[in-house]
Amino acid sequence: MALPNKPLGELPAVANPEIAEHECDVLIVGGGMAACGTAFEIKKWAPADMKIILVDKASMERSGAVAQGLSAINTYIGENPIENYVKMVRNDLMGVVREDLIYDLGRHVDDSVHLFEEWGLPVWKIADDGSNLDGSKPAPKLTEGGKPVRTGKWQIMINGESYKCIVAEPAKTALGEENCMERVFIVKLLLDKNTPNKIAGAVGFSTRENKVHVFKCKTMVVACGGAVNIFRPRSTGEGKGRAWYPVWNAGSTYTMCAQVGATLTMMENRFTPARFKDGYGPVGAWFLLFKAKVQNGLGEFYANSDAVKDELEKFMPYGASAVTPTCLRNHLMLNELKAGRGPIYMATDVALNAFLDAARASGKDEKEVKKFWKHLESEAWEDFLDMSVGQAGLWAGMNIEPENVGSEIMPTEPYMLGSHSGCCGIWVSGPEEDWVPTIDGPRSHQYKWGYNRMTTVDGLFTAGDGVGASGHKFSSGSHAEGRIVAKQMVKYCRDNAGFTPELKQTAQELADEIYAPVKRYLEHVGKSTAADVNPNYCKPAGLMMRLMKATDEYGGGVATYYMTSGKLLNICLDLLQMMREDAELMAAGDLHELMRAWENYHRIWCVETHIRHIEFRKESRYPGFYYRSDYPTCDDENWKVFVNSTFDPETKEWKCEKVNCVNIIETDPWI
Ligand code: SFD
Ligand code: AMP
Repeated sequence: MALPNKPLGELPAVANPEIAEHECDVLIVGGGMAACGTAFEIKKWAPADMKIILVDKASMERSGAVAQGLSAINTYIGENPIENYVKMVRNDLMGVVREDLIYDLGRHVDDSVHLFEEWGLPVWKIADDGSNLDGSKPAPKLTEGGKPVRTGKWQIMINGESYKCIVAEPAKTALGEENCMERVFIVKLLLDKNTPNKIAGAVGFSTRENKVHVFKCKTMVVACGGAVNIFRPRSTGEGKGRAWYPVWNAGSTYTMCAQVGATLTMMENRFTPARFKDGYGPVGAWFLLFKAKVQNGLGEFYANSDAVKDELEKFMPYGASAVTPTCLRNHLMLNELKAGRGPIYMATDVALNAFLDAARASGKDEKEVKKFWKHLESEAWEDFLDMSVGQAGLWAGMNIEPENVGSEIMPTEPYMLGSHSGCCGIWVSGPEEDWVPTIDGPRSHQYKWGYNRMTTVDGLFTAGDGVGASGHKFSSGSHAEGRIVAKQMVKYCRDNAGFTPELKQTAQELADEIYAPVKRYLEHVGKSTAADVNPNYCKPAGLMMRLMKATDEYGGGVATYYMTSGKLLNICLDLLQMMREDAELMAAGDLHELMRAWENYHRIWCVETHIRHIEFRKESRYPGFYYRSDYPTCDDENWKVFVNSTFDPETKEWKCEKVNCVNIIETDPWI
């Protein structure tokens, strides 16, 4: 249960916090879509005496990426063959994906969507006469034959402002409120004292009271989402804090798992989404539902010209595809901007008026046309109100009437994630089934080692944004993947019934480490007149800006139109190394700042893996997301492989390696 915030300001931190120790069989770290999936599912498989605890840094009703709600579920397979889902993901992610994980996800995801509807999520339906019932009018459920309103082949529309509340409630009910700890930020995972490479616990602190929590567990899932604010955002100063993905997700998943030795995969991948400028409103519904097109500053619909086809083929070694991969759509946009033909508009005016013309041409009388128009206009606004309310605010504040003017869209700063249109993350085992390739070698080369979605560390699982090389899961797929993990963790617990986790450090040692920034603050705060400026420490806010400057300028951020090179990347790595040393001098005066300090540690680590991977991969696999000037093309001959990296917690050394990428689904046709 979440403790309320103090009525006035942040809670000052004390030097010696209280320590609480907890023992459980299963620890669920995170409370987002994937973690809610695990929490809901696990009780179905677990014996009654299995102790399960969930820990979320925020409040589950509104935590993670779905906090504001969503207006679409982007993965619903429905009538499509699962093979085609795998092909779509493979094509969009430029060929280097784990097809076993994607197929496995595809065969489970719809069940989660059916549950959401059962729990009260309104799913838009089509009436028998073909009209759109939205989510407001009675209609059969999906499981009763109701036909969803599809935007594209894979996406369905919902009235989803309360999506996260609807998903969190059954998760909490299943586990019991008393087993859900909210406002507790997990800082690091703990390996077992006696058995190498085996997870045994985690440690974190409350952001609402001066208390450190130490957990011992037999198995754990870490599903703390992706990484936001690792590159300088386009909006700084008063607009800072605006971002597309959830600002609270600080790369904890990747950092914490990597630090205990879990192999990472495809950390070079990033998602640089094209979004409505400044408000970060989503574009999918505009492209797919409203059939809007992108227009350059000269009024040209540049995306369909012959010149563009040639440009795209340069980067598609397997041949042109019917649907342009997301990164290449960005690439085309960037070409226009660099040539001075910006800005880029989503031609909302053209799209909406085309619907109006079609309605008139269909013989509707003017009253019906007006009604249709009102409906269409409200759908256009609702797309933002349901999931990116700030964009609706921006439209209102800027007097934008989408039917009269287009709105600027722009590639944003880069994000790291594994569930949306990106695929960085952790290397996990696929299902233990014959069709999944058997490969010799260490786990970091294999596709299966006994427990589906277990990382290369025994007992440590991940899901959602955590699982690498299998993007396009989105909200529904992340939930479904969490459910897959639930069953596997119960199996793991049963198979390891005799295991008693033991920690290497005492609870007091762990608490001292976590509260070190507080002790530093209290020791030095009186030595200067301003609490934020002190020769003995730096504050988390300043360190974060320093991080963003380094990645933006050297790591291929917006400052360089996402261009970087071996030379620049190595400068970035040097800066990050120095920053890691200076980060030891971070100081925190209150609990909020303590959280900011630990988020910074997580961000620095996780973006360092990103930079290392980009440096290792000597090609430009994702033009439009990032470019290497020294290797400007997509080189399938040498680089149609995974890049996996492992940090050794004992020696503190990093190892990057190429790992075979096996196609399971036919490649001819490619999509
Ligand atoms: O428009 C710690 N997503 C969309 N999915 C869809 O299905 N349809 C859409 O319409 C989507 N779009 C969209 C989406 C996301 C966002 C932000 C926008 C628009 C604006 C993607 C999904 O939301 C996403 O795929 C899933 O939510 C991923 O699930 P998961 O479980 O991997 O991550 P999470 O839900 O963000 O949850 C993370 C949790 O971890 C907690 N946490 N807890 C303890 N200790 C720590 N150190 C922690 N760090 C983080 C968080 O509090 C949270 O509970 S559209 O763009 O396409
Ligand atoms: P977005 O709003 O960009 O997050 O997209 C939502 C969904 O629509 C995702 O499944 C995207 O892959 C898909 N999508 C967005 N834009 C396009 C486009 N121009 N063509 C095809 N699919 C798209």
